[in-house]
Amino acid sequence: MASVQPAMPKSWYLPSKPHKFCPGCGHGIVLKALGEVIDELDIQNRVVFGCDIGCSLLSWNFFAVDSTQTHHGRTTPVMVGMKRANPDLICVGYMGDGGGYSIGSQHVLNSAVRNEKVTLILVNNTNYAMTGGQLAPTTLPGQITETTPYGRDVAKTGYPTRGPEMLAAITTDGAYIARGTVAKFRQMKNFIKRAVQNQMEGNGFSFVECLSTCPTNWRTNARQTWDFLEDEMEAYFKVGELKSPFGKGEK
Ligand SMILES: Cc1ncc(C[n+]2csc(CCOP(=O)(O)OP(=O)(O)O)c2C)c(N)n1
Ligand code: SF4
Repeated sequence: MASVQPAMPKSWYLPSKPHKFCPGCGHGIVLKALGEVIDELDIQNRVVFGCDIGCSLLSWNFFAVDSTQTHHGRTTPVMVGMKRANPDLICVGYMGDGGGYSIGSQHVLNSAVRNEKVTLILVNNTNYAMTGGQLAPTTLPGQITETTPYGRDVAKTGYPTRGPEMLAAITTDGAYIARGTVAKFRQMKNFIKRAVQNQMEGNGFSFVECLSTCPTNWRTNARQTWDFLEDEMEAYFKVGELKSPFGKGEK
């Protein structure tokens, strides 16, 4: 019987497949979108992919492109340094919400303020996944995690970080800022494509937050996982483009 060969982007590094993410994890969906974008823009030889600490590090050998893996939260300055040293490179940083909004928030904010010409993709799965599911800046009010067993109490820990809204407020007109979701693959891929094209055109800082799933730490079955993503996360984190030099985009 002939075996079925899954369609994989040309820019994926095939010896590292099947990948190491848990079944039902959203990381692989985001990385598939990025792989297709690299293929469609024909930039495999110019891309440098940087991944953070956290489950994002499982992508360190995901692509057949130059790749680097950094300390927690430090992918942004590493990408900025590479871009400044060699502006012909297309530098794509990949990180979790803990890496981008907590330990590395100063790097994300300051590179946005300086309009650094890098592309950052941040995976929002509402928890610190790799370390076992602790509270993250994006944990929803009332959400149970390892460190909030009675649910997130916003009186004690504040409200979840809305990263794209924050970045849209502090960036100049050349920036591209959007929030996508793995539940809407075509739209999310379009956002990632524009975020890469924005860097290629030299306009400025580009950022896409991707709402994603973590059934392992959420302790959810397939139905519950999808419901949490589409109903609860999307209610708090609005999907769409917040800032775009390309004019009115998809909402
Ligand atoms: C400087 C430093 N502090 C803490 C850690 C421990 N640590 C490893 S992964 C992680 C959380 C990762 O969460 P997130 O960035 O949201 O990524 P995810 O695993 O959810 O994809 C932490 C705190 C570390 N590796 N380095
Ligand atoms: S722990 Fe969560 S984020 Fe990490 S690989 Fe598993 S499902 Fe994905």
